[in-house]
Amino acid sequence: MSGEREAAPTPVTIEANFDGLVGPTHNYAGLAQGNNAAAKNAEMPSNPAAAALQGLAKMRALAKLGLAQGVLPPQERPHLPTLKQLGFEGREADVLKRVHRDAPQLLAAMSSASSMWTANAATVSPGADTADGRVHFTPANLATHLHRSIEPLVTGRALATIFRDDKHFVHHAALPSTPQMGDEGAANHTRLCSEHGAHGLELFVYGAAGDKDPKPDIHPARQNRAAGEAIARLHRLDPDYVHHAQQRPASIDAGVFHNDVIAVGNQHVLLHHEEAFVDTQSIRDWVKRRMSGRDPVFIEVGSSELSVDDAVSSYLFNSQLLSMPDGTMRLVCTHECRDDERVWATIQRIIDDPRNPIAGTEVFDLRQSMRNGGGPACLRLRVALDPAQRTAVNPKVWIDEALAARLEQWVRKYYRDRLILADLADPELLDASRCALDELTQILGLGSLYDFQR
Ligand code: SUG
Repeated sequence: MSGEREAAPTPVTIEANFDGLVGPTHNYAGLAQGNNAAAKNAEMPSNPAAAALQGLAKMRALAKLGLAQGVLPPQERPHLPTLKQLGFEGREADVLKRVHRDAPQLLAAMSSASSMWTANAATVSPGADTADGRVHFTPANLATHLHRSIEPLVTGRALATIFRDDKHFVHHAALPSTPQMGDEGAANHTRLCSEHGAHGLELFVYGAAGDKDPKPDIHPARQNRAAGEAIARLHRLDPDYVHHAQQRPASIDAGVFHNDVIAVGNQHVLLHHEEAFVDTQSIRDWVKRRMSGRDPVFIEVGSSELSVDDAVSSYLFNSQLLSMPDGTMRLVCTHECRDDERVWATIQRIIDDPRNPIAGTEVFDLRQSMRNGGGPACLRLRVALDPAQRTAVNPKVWIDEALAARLEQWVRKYYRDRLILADLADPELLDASRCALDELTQILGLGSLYDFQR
């Protein structure tokens, strides 16, 4: 033995993933336009307990691999304050009965557990990219869908509670809620960098811009270019490190309602389908020009290898691409990818290719979320944090074995294992959900987050 002491590891900026905990009203209401899975599974019975446990299993497993994994809380649903705003007054049980009878679609919209897809919670710019060195958050307005447009208020509160210290974190208000400013958050925002702590390149992908630009014919373009431009200004990003790129309108019409259904980036790697963008070359030119310290790696999957339809049904590009503590990258994908021979062959080809750092997969059963069009990457919000910022995060939201077990127990106590749309009018579901959320605020140290607690 030489008697040498092991060098202390250098504190580095890491990228943490904050997954949305699935709420107790998780159901299939067919509310999301242009989302093939949600349309196909509308009115199918759901299993909220299984949905929440599947999400927790992913969080637990990634934490076990040595990754920083946090959890974000669900929201109160059905949302009585919005029903009241829409003219449904009276005793809560009567309101639920009347809205179910007179406007069942409204009850469904007010009951969606859609805040689970935290890739749509906000756009986040790490301190390495912003002029003031702080991490900036802008909650997404989710303006194109009623059931999602009611998320930003509580999302903003939750983020401000968890990332509380204004020495490190800045919280902006959501953008004005209109499709001309349509913003669906990190799902349409990709950060590329040599290391997580290096000055990053922020790619904002939009579906629609001015009147002259091409638009999808069938489905809404949920993200507007003006929203990305506003966020880049608010987050005080260097314009040279920002690029706005348009999604292919035909791909939106084929079911690519967010860019994270057809592309994923991590550090210096951008994995995407050939039909993701209108102008792929200009993205590459910008990345090559601006990235320093490493050569960027572009992995393009051609249409002849995998069609857009295959990409949408398997959600291959909605895999999480994660940097592992050993320096390699891993693709976190779904059973749907593994069960599709062609998709699995594509994944193996990527892993076998020595020109990229992707060395393996982690495969998860996320069927409950997938049936509503939410894959692994939809369920997480990425936040790059330096060591000081990391210690400023509310410590109770970091997933470890103990918290995962505690949350699993909590799910088993409160969640149903079968839900159909008629159940959303049941006052006992509302009661149980509120009790569950009340206890959750204690577990995660969130204070009075919800309207019913005020
Ligand atoms: O907005 N589904 C969500 C899925 C969001 C997926 N997120 C990302 N790609 N990042 C949506 O389309 C379905 C709800 C229902 O129909 O019951 C829904 O809202």
